[in-house]
Amino acid sequence: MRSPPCAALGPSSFPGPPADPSRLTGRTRTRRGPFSRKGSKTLPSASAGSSPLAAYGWDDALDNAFISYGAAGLIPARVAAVDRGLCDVVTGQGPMRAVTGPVPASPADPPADPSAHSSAGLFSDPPAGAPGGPPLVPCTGDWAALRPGGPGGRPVVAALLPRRTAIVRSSASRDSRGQVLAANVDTVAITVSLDARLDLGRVERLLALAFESGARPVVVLTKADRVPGTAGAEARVAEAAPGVDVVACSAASGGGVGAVRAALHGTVVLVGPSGSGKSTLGNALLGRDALATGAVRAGDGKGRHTTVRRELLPLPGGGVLIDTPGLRGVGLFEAADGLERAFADITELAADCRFGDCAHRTEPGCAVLAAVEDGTLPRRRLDSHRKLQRENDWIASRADARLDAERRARSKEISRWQRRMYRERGRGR
Ligand SMILES: Nc1nc2c(ncn2[C@@H]2O[C@H](COP(=O)(O)OP(=O)(O)O)[C@@H](O)[C@H]2O)c(=O)[nH]1
Ligand SMILES: [Mg+2]
Repeated sequence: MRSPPCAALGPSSFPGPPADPSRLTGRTRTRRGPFSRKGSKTLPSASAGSSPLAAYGWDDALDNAFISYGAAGLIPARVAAVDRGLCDVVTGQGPMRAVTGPVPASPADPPADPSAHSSAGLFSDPPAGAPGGPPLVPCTGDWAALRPGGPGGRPVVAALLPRRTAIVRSSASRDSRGQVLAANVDTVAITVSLDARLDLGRVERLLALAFESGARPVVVLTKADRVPGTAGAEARVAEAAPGVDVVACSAASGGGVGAVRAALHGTVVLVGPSGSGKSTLGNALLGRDALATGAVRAGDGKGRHTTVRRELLPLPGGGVLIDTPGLRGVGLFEAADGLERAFADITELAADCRFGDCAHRTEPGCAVLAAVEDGTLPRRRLDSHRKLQRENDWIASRADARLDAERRARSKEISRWQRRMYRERGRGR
C-alpha cells in the first residue's frame, strides 16, 4: 500500500517518538509490550490478548511496535474521533480526551523494502508521516502513543503507529491533497439500499477507494425486506464487483445479518450514502441501539446525515465497528491500484490487447472492446472505468503540479539562503 497522504499541515510542535533503546545499545530488543507483566519471559501474544485494548484490535504486532514508546512512559490508545485539536481515544484505562495536532508517525519500523524508498530518487518527497516527511493528522482508527500530563492535565498524542491501511479520498475542497477517513481498517462494508435506485457507478467508486486503502471490501445490500426478491440485484452488483462478497440482508427483520457478520473481520467501517441503512445495520451487528438512525425522505429515498461522528464500537464476537456519515461525492485520491483491482475483469482482459498501451478505444486487437462486442463485458462498466480513471488522473496531475510548485519554492529558498551566505562570507573577508 502506498503511504497515506494527509490534509494540509503545519510543522509539528509535538515531540518525536522516543529513541528505540535497542538501537542505542545494539542489544536485541526485549519483546515486552505495554501490557506485559514485568519480568515476564512470555512473548507479547499473551499480553496483547489480555489487554483491555484487545477488544479494539490491539494485537501482538502492535504490542511489539509499541515497545520503545512504552519504555518512554507513553501509553497506547486508539483514536475514536477527532475534533479540532482534541480527540476521543480509548486506552487501557478507559476512554479519554487527548490533545492532538499534526504528529510524526513512528520511525521505529523501517519499510519492509528499503529500496522502495531509495528508488524514488533524491528529489522525491518522503511519504506522509515518514521521518522527514510531512506529519500526519490523527484520524479515526489510528493507534497512538499518548504522553500523559499535557495541557489541562490531558494526555497529548505524541506519535502515531504506522498505519496498516488508510481510506483516503480527495479532500472536500477537491484540492490536490487527500483526506484520511479512517485508518487501520480491515473490512470496508459498502452499503447499498435495495429500496433505492441501484447506482453501480457509486459501488465501483467505493470499491476502488476500499481496495486502494488496503482493506477488503464487502458489498452489503440492505433493506431486503423492502423488495420481493434480491437475486436480480445481487447478480447486477456482483457483475460490478468481481471477486467481492455481495451479501443481502434486512436489519429490520434480521434476515441475512448473520451472513453479513460472517463476511466481516477485524476493524469494519460502514460506508455508503446517507439513508442506505449503515447505522441500522451497525446496531443489528452490535446487538444494541448504539448508533442514531435517521428517517429517509419519501420520494427520493435519500437520508439525512444523522451520524456526524465516527467512533469505535467493539462488536460482540470480535472486531470493531466504525460507522460513518453518509459520504456525499467521494472523490478518488491516487487510486490507480484500487481501480485496477475494482476493475479486475478489465485489467485481465487488457493483458490480451495487442498493444501494451491500448486505451480500449479504437485500437486494433483490443481484447476489451472485443469483450464489449461479444457481450461478455457490459459497455456500462467500460464507461464507468474510463470515467473514474479520468477523475483519478486529474487529481494525480493536480497533486503533481502542487508537488512541483512546492519543490520549486523549496529550491528557490535554498538558493536565496546560499546567496545570502556567500554575500556574508564575502563581507567577512
Ligand atoms: N425497511 C427497512 N428499513 C430500514 C432497514 N435498515 C434501515 N432502514 C431505515 O432506513 C432509514 C435510514 O437508516 P440509517 O441506518 O439511519 O441509514 P444511514 O444514514 O446509512 O446510517 C431509517 O429510517 C431506517 O429505519 C431495513 O433493513 N429495512
Ligand atoms: Mg447513519
